[in-house]
Amino acid sequence: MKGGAHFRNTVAGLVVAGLALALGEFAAGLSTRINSVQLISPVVAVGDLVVDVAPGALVRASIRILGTAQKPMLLGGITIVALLIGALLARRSMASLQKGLPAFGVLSGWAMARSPVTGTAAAWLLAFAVVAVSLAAARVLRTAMNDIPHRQGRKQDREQDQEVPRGPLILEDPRVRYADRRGFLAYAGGMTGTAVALVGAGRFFADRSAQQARARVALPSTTSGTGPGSSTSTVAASTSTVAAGTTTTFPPPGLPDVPGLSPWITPNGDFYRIDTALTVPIVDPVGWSMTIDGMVDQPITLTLDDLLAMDILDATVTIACVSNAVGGSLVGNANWTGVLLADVLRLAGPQEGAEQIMAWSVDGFSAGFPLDVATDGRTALVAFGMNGEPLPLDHGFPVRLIVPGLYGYVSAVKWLSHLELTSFEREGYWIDKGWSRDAPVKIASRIDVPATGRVEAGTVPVAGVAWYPDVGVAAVEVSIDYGPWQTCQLGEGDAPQQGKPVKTGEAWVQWLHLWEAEPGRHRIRVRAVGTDGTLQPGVSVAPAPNGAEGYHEINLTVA
Ligand SMILES: Nc1nc2c(c(=O)[nH]1)N[C@H]1C(S)=C(S)[C@@H](COP(=O)(O)O)O[C@H]1N2
Ligand SMILES: [Mo]
Repeated sequence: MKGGAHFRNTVAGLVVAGLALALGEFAAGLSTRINSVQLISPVVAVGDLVVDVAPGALVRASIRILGTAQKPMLLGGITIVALLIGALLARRSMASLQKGLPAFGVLSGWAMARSPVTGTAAAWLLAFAVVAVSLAAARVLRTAMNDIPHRQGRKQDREQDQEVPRGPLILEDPRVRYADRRGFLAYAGGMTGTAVALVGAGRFFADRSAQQARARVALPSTTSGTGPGSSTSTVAASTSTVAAGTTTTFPPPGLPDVPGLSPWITPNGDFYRIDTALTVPIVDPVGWSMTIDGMVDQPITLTLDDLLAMDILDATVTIACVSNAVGGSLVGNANWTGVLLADVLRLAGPQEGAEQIMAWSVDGFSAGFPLDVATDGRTALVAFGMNGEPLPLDHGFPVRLIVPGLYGYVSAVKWLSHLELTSFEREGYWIDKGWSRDAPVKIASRIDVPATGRVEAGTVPVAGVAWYPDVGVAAVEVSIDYGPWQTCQLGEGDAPQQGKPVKTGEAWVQWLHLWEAEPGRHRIRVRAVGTDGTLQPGVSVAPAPNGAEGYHEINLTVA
């Protein structure tokens, strides 16, 4: 092959592979518009496959190194590899590319069929369609590039293709009309444009579906107080300067405005997101339902309307990720709306011997936690609202679990679809990947400000948040330069909001220490004390297998 032909083959490979991938993205986006069909794209399906076959340690390391960029990097990597394979095959010959496409179809069909989201038939149908279209595209490009008359190739072509009439080549082969350099580039350009448009259309459909799905849920006002055991008589928050019941602001007043301090309520847009979903499931709330089965008297299925007809309550609960490092941001506090998990379970009637609740999401994620947490007094919720809105898609729309005091990976299942009562033998998604089965959230505290390493001498606010759900934080202390631990002022985390009480201890508290800073280098450390007397441990412990420990500390220079 000549240099130009090499180049054109490479381009053809890229274009055909890109078109195949784009078609998959388009179909996945379009499927969100169709009630009974849910597709994930080949790229996402292969991404799930990679995550599943990769050793747990590798996955954890990649998350640690790449953080939330891990997902886009994985999907981008798969896209690039697919394009490269297309280019390399086509560079060898267009026939190699054409032979490779069915193999791609089989791999992606199988990968898509593995997904709990995509039905097997739909997966194979999409794979077949992708192969058919990309084969057709390859054929068009191959024809268009047979321009510079290549006697031998042309002859072979004619021998294979009976439909091409014999006779003067240039005049009678209709494909030859396009057989020039410009023709090839026009096709390649057109296909590239089509691919870009397909991806764009897919994204557009998915975005629209997501918006419409959320608009379909109207949160009713809450019908009861908050949490089991609370009543309106417990509204008064001792430290509040605002009379209970007269609070009209939302969120409630925290500490006096300290720039850089995390707001008591984490806005939805700032709330950390952690999950295994390479694309966010878009669940139609109208078609959604959850099943409660396993060791129950009466397996039941509940729709969103069923949940909305139950006793609804608000609870401000801090959730945290077990991977959160000391001082890290994988923790947030929101006002969740939902129904008590205990109420939902009661409808099915847990049987004697049931020990664990296994919760499943529509995309196959699972988490297991003790049945006791539904009834031990904490506000374990089947939640559909977050800070006054339907759950955002990223945070589990339409329905998720929120269990105060347990790390997310064993409890906070998003895109919930199924609760199964089991013995402790069953294990959730992360348990055989190096994380503990029991995962209570550890007591922790974080310094938010000063956020910079340099401050002016004088009164310097040192502030942050501390959490110990569902036990509660009794005190927060800071130590400057290894000096004595000094008690901080706490925010009104337990103040009433909209006239309703907040169950003490499930939410984080803001803390503030006004430090008279003198010039020099300084080290500030923070620790929390639980309402049960637990003192936050100071010895550093890594997040795996059951949560980080140690004091958050910052070094800074006072000028
Ligand atoms: N379906 C599903 N739910 C999930 C997860 C997941 O991977 N898939 N991750 C869990 C983990 S590890 C955490 S820390 C919380 C995070 O919830 P957030 O993204 O709303 O902050 O969700 C939990 N729920
Ligand atoms: Mo997590």
